[in-house]
Amino acid sequence: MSDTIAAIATAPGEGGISIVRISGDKAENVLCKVFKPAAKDALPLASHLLTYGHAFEGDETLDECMAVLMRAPRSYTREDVAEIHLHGGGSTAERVLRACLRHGARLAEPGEFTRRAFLNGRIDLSQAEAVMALIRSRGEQARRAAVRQLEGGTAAFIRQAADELYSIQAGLAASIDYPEEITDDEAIADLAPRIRRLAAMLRAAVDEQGARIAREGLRVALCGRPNAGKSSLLNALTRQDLAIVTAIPGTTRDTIRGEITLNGCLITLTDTAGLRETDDPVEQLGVARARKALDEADTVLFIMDASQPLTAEDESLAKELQKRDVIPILSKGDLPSVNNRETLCELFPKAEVVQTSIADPESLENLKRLLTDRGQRGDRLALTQPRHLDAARRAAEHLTRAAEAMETGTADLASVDLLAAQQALAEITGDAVEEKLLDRVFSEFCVGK
Ligand SMILES: Nc1nc2c(ncn2[C@@H]2O[C@H](COP(=O)(O)OP(=O)(O)OP(=O)(O)O)[C@@H](O)[C@H]2O)c(=O)[nH]1
Ligand SMILES: [Mg+2]
Repeated sequence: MSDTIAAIATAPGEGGISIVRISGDKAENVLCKVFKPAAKDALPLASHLLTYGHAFEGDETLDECMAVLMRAPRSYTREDVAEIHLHGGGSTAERVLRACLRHGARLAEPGEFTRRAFLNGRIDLSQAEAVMALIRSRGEQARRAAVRQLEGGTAAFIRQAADELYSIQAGLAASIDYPEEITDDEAIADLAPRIRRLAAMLRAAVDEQGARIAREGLRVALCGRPNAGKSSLLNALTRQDLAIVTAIPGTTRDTIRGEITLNGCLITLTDTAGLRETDDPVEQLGVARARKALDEADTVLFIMDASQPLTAEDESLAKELQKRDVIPILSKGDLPSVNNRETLCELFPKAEVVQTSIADPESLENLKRLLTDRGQRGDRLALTQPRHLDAARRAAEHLTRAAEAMETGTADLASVDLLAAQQALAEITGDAVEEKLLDRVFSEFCVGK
């Protein structure tokens, strides 16, 4: 932590600006070795003020640029931080970075600036991870989830749980230390339900699927019999000519993906081969891929041709999907209908049947509304990162065991599990973490952040 680090903070490739960032005790010193302000009276550099000048090495001018020094502790890392804003493109930034390294800075490791911000107490670990989640976010919903975490939403939720846990631990300690004043029965009556409530609150916050939807968007598979109109629907929803459409059943073989954004949520639509028994080896492979897409989907669009009667195959597939989130669709609504809604409603009693026709774009609005609702599922979650979900789940399990121990008269065992729950929660905010865990978290970062 004591050495001064440097890295290019901007993405490689052409762009308006490239930034070299330096952090550590020697940041000002290194900056002054590679940057000369244009105004003679600009030195020593004022903190947090962008100064015009030139980057140089020896007698050579490397670029016309701006630089800023942010003195500790008012900086990203809480150390002295300097930034040199150069013209975009990799080669100038690389030359300036190399000059910084020659003047005593060391190349930063991935995420090392953020790691310092965490170690210096400016942000907790969940906020540090949010920085990377924000950088990686695709779509408005993922961005919103990352910002909630960055602003301390996850930390606030976990600290609230941890506070209640400390209070329970204190109550248990008091009942063990002063058995004359607090009887076992009193302690159990007070503490066991509180432990169970806390476990339930954490379990409710662990919504793996919702969290994945918040991070990556909703996965939707388009399934149904050959010729049902799946590929036509994919093309109509994405307004692109992605999949081949013909009147020949069995046209689609590979799975075909399209993306749309509904109210900020990324929706990945996967068109699949029509499901049927077949001797054609190519079509069999297509059906296997269709089944895989079906298994991985959050939501299944079960598409049935309204102009054709329902077959036994339709019914058996519908039965198979009964435990899944299905939107039943009657396609080709512009053709004379022989397929009735009632049969579909019987097959999917809890679902709303949607009628579509590719001839009528308005008919897709209802379907989009249903997809939008599902995409919103991850919007209010306090926990969205897999690491946090895992730790919260472990905390909830320890709490359940602690409550059981209390209720069976083994309070000593309860305190062991309460402590384990407390440690699991502390892992999320980084209040108690091992170096190895930090290495793992920050290895996912990009260099320069
Ligand atoms: N009139 C009408 N025809 C449609 C509609 N949707 C699809 N079709 C026609 O139905 C036929 C099959 O459409 P596809 O989209 O290829 O059906 P699919 O389910 O992808 O078929 P496979 O790939 O063979 O499984 C084509 O001739 C389409 O033009 C619709 O809403 N109205
Ligand atoms: Mg198709």
